[in-house]
Amino acid sequence: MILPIVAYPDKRLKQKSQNVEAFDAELHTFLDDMYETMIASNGIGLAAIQVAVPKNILILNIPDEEDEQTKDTLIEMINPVIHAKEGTTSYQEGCLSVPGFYEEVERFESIKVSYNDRHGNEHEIAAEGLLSIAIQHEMDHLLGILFIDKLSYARRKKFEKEYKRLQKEKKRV
Ligand code: Y12
Ligand code: CO
Repeated sequence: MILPIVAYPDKRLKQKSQNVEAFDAELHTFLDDMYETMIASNGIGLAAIQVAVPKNILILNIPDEEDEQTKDTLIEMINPVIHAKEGTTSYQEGCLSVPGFYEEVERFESIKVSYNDRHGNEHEIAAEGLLSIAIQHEMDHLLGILFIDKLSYARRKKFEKEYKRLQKEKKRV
């Protein structure tokens, strides 16, 4: 089932998410719905709070070298924790909850993350490149932080003006 995506400036995106306790059939259905929602919206990452569920859940499906996005490379992270971070990098980020807007954001270059899979099994991975950036972007959602919250005062002002104009245009069509 495709779920409605919560868009900025909806206050629900500011909520802090809570850890998942039950790795049950309800969680599995929800993860499947998140995947369907993300793919239907042309996304590569989605956090549960973006579909109004304040749980520490995120999914990622980074396209491969041929720019193919297949379910083989889907990563589901439940209760993720960053254990190590190193270096800095920046990337032009976008977010399904902030449609139509992309901005350069600075992140850690490489990270180590532990998380549970849908069955509650524990994993730890080292991530760099786009995967590292996407994990950090999605984990910020779990804390109620959007990539636009990381912009300078001047860039944020410019964003608010452009976003309002885009919203008005959308209403007209
Ligand atoms: C690097 C930076 C950020 C992430 C987080 C995941 N972000 C996305 O998946 C964003 C997807 C996105 C898709 C949109 O829709 C289309 O392109 C059709 C979109 O909408 C518009 O631009 C109108 C906005 C964002 C991962 C890695
Ligand atoms: Co996002």
